[in-house]
Amino acid sequence: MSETVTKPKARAKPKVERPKLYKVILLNDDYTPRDFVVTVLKAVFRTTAEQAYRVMLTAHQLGACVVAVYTKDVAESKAEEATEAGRIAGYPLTFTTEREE
Ligand code: TYC
Repeated sequence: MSETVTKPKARAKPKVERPKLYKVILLNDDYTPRDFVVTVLKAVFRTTAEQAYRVMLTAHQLGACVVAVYTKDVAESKAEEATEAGRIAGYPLTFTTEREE
């Protein structure tokens, strides 16, 4: 009776690519009330009141501030949701996304 000897296969090394990450950036404007910006940051990005205030103030003083970093889909949908919340309330509040280096 013949015996079949199976050589162990070379283990395939799975190549796991890291997903590209995107920053959500808050832009300053002259019209949106500070409290409204803080409310949107807390609601959409789940920040604490302190984090939201710090991000709002940084954007206010420097013109823009990175809010958070996500995968592309999440970054784009959160930026859109937050910008839309401003638009509905009649403010020019704007969030953009930018690919991380
Ligand atoms: N600059 C606005 C004001 O003085 C407040 C504000 C802060 C608006 C940050 C947008 O991203 C922003 N009322």
